[in-house]
Amino acid sequence: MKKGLVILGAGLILLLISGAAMAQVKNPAMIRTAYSAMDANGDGVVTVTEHAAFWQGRFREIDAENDGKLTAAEFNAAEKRFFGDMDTDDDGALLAKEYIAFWCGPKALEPAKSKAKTKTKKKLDANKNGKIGDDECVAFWVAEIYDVDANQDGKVTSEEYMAAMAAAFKEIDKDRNGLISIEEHAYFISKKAGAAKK
Ligand SMILES: [Ca+2]
Ligand SMILES: [Ca+2]
Ligand SMILES: [Ca+2]
Ligand SMILES: [Ca+2]
Repeated sequence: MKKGLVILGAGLILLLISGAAMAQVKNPAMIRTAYSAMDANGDGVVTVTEHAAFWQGRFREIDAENDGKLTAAEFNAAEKRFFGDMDTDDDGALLAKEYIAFWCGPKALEPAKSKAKTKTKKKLDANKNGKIGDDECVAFWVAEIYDVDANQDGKVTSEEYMAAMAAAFKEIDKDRNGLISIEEHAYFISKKAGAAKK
């Protein structure tokens, strides 16, 4: 009986490993973007509610110890995974089109070069209609990329990204106790969407 369980366990682990290996395969057509995960009901529109629910789910995944708080190590590990998922051509740098495809979906287009450089920070739901439109999403991420791309060469390297995420950790950790609580995270996400009341 015990032996059977061990074999079963080993089989399960193998299954998990092969599943993980398959998920690693980079195929732009098959990759599950944040956008497709966010649009929970698949109607092609990401609402502020779906956006918040997506991040609640990510928080639970990232919180490896499941204690409702994220350590810097948990946060950094998750951000490294996001970087890898966004870098669909695996060249170690993120271009605006990679960011936009990942966060805003395949229909969202990178704006023309002249419009791309903007320092103006916008909310995801800038017009506050409860929906994150493609144009709103693109405008938000273009401004975000401008911030993260420290040397302004149009490419976000892993170093630039992780440096920006270290700064983001400090921003999210409002009470500065070195941990991001569910509440701190939810507040940050709602502020980003434009739905914060406080
Ligand atoms: Ca939807
Ligand atoms: Ca890339
Ligand atoms: Ca750069
Ligand atoms: Ca905290």
